[in-house]
Amino acid sequence: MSKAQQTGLVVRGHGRHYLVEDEQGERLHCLTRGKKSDCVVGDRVRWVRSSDHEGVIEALEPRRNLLFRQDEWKTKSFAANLDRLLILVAVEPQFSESQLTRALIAAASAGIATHIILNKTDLPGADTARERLAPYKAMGQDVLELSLKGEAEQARTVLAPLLQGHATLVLGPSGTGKSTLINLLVPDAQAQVGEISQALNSGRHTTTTTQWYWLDAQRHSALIDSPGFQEFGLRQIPAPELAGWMADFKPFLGQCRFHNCSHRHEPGCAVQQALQAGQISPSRYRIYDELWQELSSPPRW
Ligand SMILES: Nc1nc2c(ncn2[C@@H]2O[C@H](COP(=O)(O)OP(=O)(O)O)[C@@H](O)[C@H]2O)c(=O)[nH]1
Ligand SMILES: [Mg+2]
Ligand SMILES: [Zn+2]
Repeated sequence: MSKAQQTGLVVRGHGRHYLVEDEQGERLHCLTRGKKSDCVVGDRVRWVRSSDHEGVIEALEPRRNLLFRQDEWKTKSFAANLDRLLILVAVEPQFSESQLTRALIAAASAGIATHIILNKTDLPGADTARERLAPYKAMGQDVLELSLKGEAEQARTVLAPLLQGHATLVLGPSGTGKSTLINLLVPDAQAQVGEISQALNSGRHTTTTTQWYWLDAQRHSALIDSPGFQEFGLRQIPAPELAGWMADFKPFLGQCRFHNCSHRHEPGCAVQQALQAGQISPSRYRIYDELWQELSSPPRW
């Protein structure tokens, strides 16, 4: 039994309990020292073996990035060291544009590339969903249309190059097709989950924890499935910086009469002019306005 420090990848976490994968791909139950539990899935850690079946995490390697949400009181991490975020929405159930925008802003501010996937385009409401996504396409956001169930092979062909060599987090409201996506792309998804549940000695299922899946035997490409959430707070972003993370607002920044313009009621505002001219969509502007109020209000006591 080696006491030497090794590096590993956090593939699942629950409280102070983590599942760490070593360089050879073997997964081992690890604890953090003391009460600390600030590792998240995707983290690289240094650990030592404490028994045949267990290890202790001793240090956290510096992160490239961290995707998280922050409400008034809590910070909730999704995962670390991500290359891409896939935001899955569907024709049905109808998606919230506010949640979509929040996810895009959080990812942009964390330096993570984003792709929106509109799933279930086989359903009748597809045109309406397309229209709601038009402002996103217009601002240069990548938007893919898929029918994960109906046209599985085509979906696989479209997604494979996007995921190749990257760690990609999948986010989206429940019922949009996340499990369908995972099962389509991760041939041994059930096995990867089973192995993990056993190792963490918990009967809990994937939907309650963040889960790392390898897409290939070489362990180059990964999909990370995360549980759903109710609120997506963006308190980590100061209100004056908000517009800078919105691709459709960005071209107009720096052109307002006042350098500290909030773009909400000041005269000579270039963003307001862009809104009047149809260069920024009313729905995006409304979401900006709501977010601005939320981020600039002090916490409620
Ligand atoms: N019509 C249609 N239904 C789909 C498609 N993809 C997934 N579904 C269905 O949508 C439901 C929710 O899918 P699921 O993968 O469980 O969503 P999750 O909650 O995000 O994990 C299931 O009944 C799927 O069969 C699609 O492309 N078209
Ligand atoms: Mg699911
Ligand atoms: Zn302005």
